[in-house]
Amino acid sequence: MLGKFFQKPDQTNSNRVPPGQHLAKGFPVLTYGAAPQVSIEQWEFRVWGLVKPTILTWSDFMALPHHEFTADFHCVTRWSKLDVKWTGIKVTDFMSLIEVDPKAVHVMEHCYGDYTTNIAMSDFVREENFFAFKLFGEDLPTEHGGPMRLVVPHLYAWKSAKWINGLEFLDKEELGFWERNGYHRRGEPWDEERYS
Ligand SMILES: Nc1nc2c(c(=O)[nH]1)N[C@H]1C(S)=C(S)[C@@H](COP(=O)(O)O)O[C@H]1N2
Ligand SMILES: [Mo]
Repeated sequence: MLGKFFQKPDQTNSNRVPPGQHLAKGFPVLTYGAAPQVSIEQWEFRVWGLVKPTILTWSDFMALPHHEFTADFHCVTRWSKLDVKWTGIKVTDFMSLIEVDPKAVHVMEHCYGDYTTNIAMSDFVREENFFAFKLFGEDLPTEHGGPMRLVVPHLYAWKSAKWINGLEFLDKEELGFWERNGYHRRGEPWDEERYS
Protein backbone atom coordinates (compact mmCIF):
# COMPACT_ATOMS: atom_id res chain seq x y z
CA MET A 1 0.00 0.00 0.00
CA LEU A 2 1.06 3.58 -0.64
CA GLY A 3 0.85 4.55 3.04
CA LYS A 4 3.18 1.78 3.97
CA PHE A 5 5.56 2.76 1.18
CA PHE A 6 5.84 6.29 2.46
CA GLN A 7 6.61 5.07 5.94
CA LYS A 8 9.66 3.14 4.77
CA PRO A 9 12.78 4.43 6.46
CA ASP A 10 14.71 6.69 4.14
CA GLN A 11 18.08 5.07 3.45
CA THR A 12 19.74 8.47 2.92
CA ASN A 13 18.65 9.61 6.36
CA SER A 14 19.30 6.36 8.22
CA ASN A 15 23.06 6.91 8.02
CA ARG A 16 22.59 10.34 9.59
CA VAL A 17 20.96 8.84 12.69
CA PRO A 18 23.54 7.86 15.35
CA PRO A 19 23.45 4.36 16.88
CA GLY A 20 20.62 3.70 19.33
CA GLN A 21 18.59 6.72 18.12
CA HIS A 22 15.25 6.87 16.26
CA LEU A 23 13.68 9.77 14.37
CA ALA A 24 11.20 11.79 16.41
CA LYS A 25 7.88 12.95 15.04
CA GLY A 26 7.65 16.74 15.42
CA PHE A 27 10.12 18.45 17.71
CA PRO A 28 9.81 17.11 21.28
CA VAL A 29 10.43 19.46 24.22
CA LEU A 30 12.79 18.22 26.90
CA THR A 31 13.14 20.39 29.99
CA TYR A 32 14.07 19.55 33.54
CA GLY A 33 11.74 21.67 35.70
CA ALA A 34 9.72 24.68 34.60
CA ALA A 35 10.54 26.84 31.59
CA PRO A 36 11.71 30.30 32.72
CA GLN A 37 9.98 33.30 31.13
CA VAL A 38 12.50 35.94 30.10
CA SER A 39 11.79 38.99 27.95
CA ILE A 40 14.35 40.46 25.57
CA GLU A 41 14.34 43.68 27.65
CA GLN A 42 15.29 41.80 30.83
CA TRP A 43 17.66 39.43 29.07
CA GLU A 44 21.33 39.73 29.90
CA PHE A 45 24.32 37.51 29.46
CA ARG A 46 27.28 37.35 31.84
CA VAL A 47 30.77 35.95 31.42
CA TRP A 48 33.02 35.31 34.40
CA GLY A 49 35.90 33.14 35.61
CA LEU A 50 38.97 33.18 33.36
CA VAL A 51 37.69 36.07 31.27
CA LYS A 52 37.32 39.81 31.69
CA PRO A 53 33.98 39.90 33.58
CA THR A 54 31.41 41.40 31.24
CA ILE A 55 27.63 41.77 30.99
CA LEU A 56 26.27 41.69 27.45
CA THR A 57 22.82 42.80 26.33
CA TRP A 58 20.47 41.55 23.65
CA SER A 59 21.62 44.38 21.34
CA ASP A 60 25.29 43.41 21.80
CA PHE A 61 24.37 39.96 20.47
CA MET A 62 22.12 41.29 17.70
CA ALA A 63 24.92 43.53 16.41
CA LEU A 64 26.87 40.40 15.42
CA PRO A 65 26.20 38.77 11.99
CA HIS A 66 23.05 36.62 11.81
CA HIS A 67 23.19 33.27 10.04
CA GLU A 68 20.77 30.53 9.03
CA PHE A 69 21.84 27.09 10.27
CA THR A 70 20.56 23.63 9.51
CA ALA A 71 21.61 21.01 12.03
CA ASP A 72 20.65 17.54 13.26
CA PHE A 73 19.60 17.29 16.90
CA HIS A 74 20.22 14.19 19.04
CA CYS A 75 18.74 13.74 22.52
CA VAL A 76 20.33 11.10 24.74
CA THR A 77 16.81 9.77 25.53
CA ARG A 78 17.09 8.23 22.02
CA TRP A 79 15.25 10.61 19.70
CA SER A 80 16.85 12.58 16.90
CA LYS A 81 15.48 15.27 14.64
CA LEU A 82 17.21 15.94 11.33
CA ASP A 83 17.50 19.27 9.53
CA VAL A 84 16.38 21.63 12.27
CA LYS A 85 16.48 25.17 10.89
CA TRP A 86 17.73 27.88 13.21
CA THR A 87 18.80 31.50 12.96
CA GLY A 88 21.57 32.58 15.25
CA ILE A 89 24.97 34.01 15.99
CA LYS A 90 28.14 31.99 15.68
CA VAL A 91 30.00 31.20 18.89
CA THR A 92 33.19 32.17 17.01
CA ASP A 93 31.75 35.66 16.36
CA PHE A 94 30.53 35.97 19.96
CA MET A 95 34.08 35.25 21.17
CA SER A 96 35.20 38.56 19.60
CA LEU A 97 33.04 40.40 22.19
CA ILE A 98 34.88 39.00 25.19
CA GLU A 99 38.45 38.68 26.44
CA VAL A 100 39.13 35.11 27.50
CA ASP A 101 42.29 34.20 29.39
CA PRO A 102 44.29 31.67 27.33
CA LYS A 103 44.41 29.45 30.47
CA ALA A 104 40.67 28.70 30.06
CA VAL A 105 40.23 25.15 28.74
CA HIS A 106 36.69 24.36 29.93
CA VAL A 107 33.41 26.25 30.02
CA MET A 108 30.31 25.97 32.21
CA GLU A 109 27.10 27.00 30.45
CA HIS A 110 24.65 28.74 32.82
CA CYS A 111 20.94 29.39 32.23
CA TYR A 112 17.91 31.18 33.54
CA GLY A 113 16.30 28.50 35.75
CA ASP A 114 19.74 27.35 36.99
CA TYR A 115 20.41 24.49 34.55
CA THR A 116 24.13 24.01 33.89
CA THR A 117 26.14 21.90 31.48
CA ASN A 118 29.88 21.68 30.94
CA ILE A 119 31.79 21.69 27.68
CA ALA A 120 35.47 21.70 26.73
CA MET A 121 36.68 24.90 25.07
CA SER A 122 37.61 22.87 21.96
CA ASP A 123 34.01 21.59 21.69
CA PHE A 124 32.56 25.05 22.41
CA VAL A 125 34.53 27.26 20.04
CA ARG A 126 33.57 25.64 16.75
CA GLU A 127 32.39 27.19 13.53
CA GLU A 128 29.12 25.17 13.56
CA ASN A 129 28.05 26.14 17.11
CA PHE A 130 25.72 29.07 17.63
CA PHE A 131 23.42 31.02 19.86
CA ALA A 132 19.97 30.58 18.29
CA PHE A 133 17.06 33.03 18.53
CA LYS A 134 14.83 31.69 15.74
CA LEU A 135 13.52 28.21 14.98
CA PHE A 136 12.07 27.49 11.52
CA GLY A 137 11.85 31.23 10.88
CA GLU A 138 9.85 32.11 14.02
CA ASP A 139 11.10 33.66 17.26
CA LEU A 140 12.49 30.81 19.33
CA PRO A 141 9.52 29.53 21.39
CA THR A 142 9.92 29.67 25.18
CA GLU A 143 9.72 25.89 25.53
CA HIS A 144 12.63 25.44 23.07
CA GLY A 145 14.77 27.94 25.04
CA GLY A 146 13.58 31.34 23.82
CA PRO A 147 14.58 34.04 23.66
CA MET A 148 18.07 32.54 23.21
CA ARG A 149 19.68 29.13 23.46
CA LEU A 150 22.98 27.54 22.57
CA VAL A 151 23.10 24.87 19.83
CA VAL A 152 26.07 22.47 19.74
CA PRO A 153 25.17 20.08 16.89
CA HIS A 154 28.06 17.60 17.30
CA LEU A 155 27.18 16.65 20.92
CA TYR A 156 24.01 15.24 22.53
CA ALA A 157 21.43 17.99 22.91
CA TRP A 158 21.70 18.31 26.70
CA LYS A 159 24.82 20.40 25.90
CA SER A 160 22.61 22.81 23.90
CA ALA A 161 21.58 24.97 26.86
CA LYS A 162 18.14 26.59 26.60
CA TRP A 163 17.62 30.08 28.15
CA ILE A 164 21.39 30.43 28.30
CA ASN A 165 22.50 33.51 30.24
CA GLY A 166 26.13 33.05 31.05
CA LEU A 167 29.44 31.32 30.60
CA GLU A 168 32.00 30.56 33.26
CA PHE A 169 35.51 30.02 31.90
CA LEU A 170 37.53 27.41 33.81
CA ASP A 171 41.10 26.09 33.94
CA LYS A 172 39.82 22.53 34.56
CA GLU A 173 36.75 20.45 33.87
CA GLU A 174 33.79 20.82 36.23
CA LEU A 175 30.52 18.92 35.84
CA GLY A 176 27.15 20.43 35.04
CA PHE A 177 23.70 19.31 36.17
CA TRP A 178 23.20 16.10 34.15
CA GLU A 179 26.90 15.29 34.18
CA ARG A 180 26.86 15.23 38.01
CA ASN A 181 23.83 12.94 37.74
CA GLY A 182 25.50 10.28 35.60
CA TYR A 183 25.52 11.62 32.06
CA HIS A 184 28.78 11.49 30.15
CA ARG A 185 31.09 14.47 30.59
CA ARG A 186 31.41 14.97 26.80
CA GLY A 187 28.38 13.33 25.12
CA GLU A 188 29.40 12.48 21.55
CA PRO A 189 26.40 10.75 19.90
CA TRP A 190 28.30 8.69 17.26
CA ASP A 191 30.41 7.13 20.03
CA GLU A 192 27.29 6.78 22.24
CA GLU A 193 28.88 8.74 25.08
CA ARG A 194 25.59 8.61 27.00
CA TYR A 195 26.48 7.85 30.61
CA SER A 196 29.70 7.98 32.61
N1 LIG B 1 18.16 25.21 30.43
C1 LIG B 1 17.95 23.98 29.96
N2 LIG B 1 18.52 23.62 28.80
C2 LIG B 1 18.31 22.38 28.29
C3 LIG B 1 17.54 21.43 29.00
C4 LIG B 1 16.96 21.82 30.23
O1 LIG B 1 16.27 21.05 30.90
N3 LIG B 1 17.18 23.11 30.68
N4 LIG B 1 17.37 20.15 28.48
C5 LIG B 1 18.40 19.69 27.53
C6 LIG B 1 18.04 18.46 26.86
S1 LIG B 1 18.20 17.03 27.72
C7 LIG B 1 17.67 18.45 25.54
S2 LIG B 1 17.38 17.00 24.69
C8 LIG B 1 17.45 19.68 24.80
C9 LIG B 1 16.00 19.69 24.33
O2 LIG B 1 15.73 20.83 23.57
P1 LIG B 1 14.23 21.03 23.07
O3 LIG B 1 13.35 21.05 24.28
O4 LIG B 1 14.26 22.31 22.30
O5 LIG B 1 13.92 19.84 22.19
O6 LIG B 1 17.65 20.85 25.58
C10 LIG B 1 18.73 20.76 26.50
N5 LIG B 1 18.89 22.06 27.12
MO1 LIG C 1 18.02 15.34 26.11
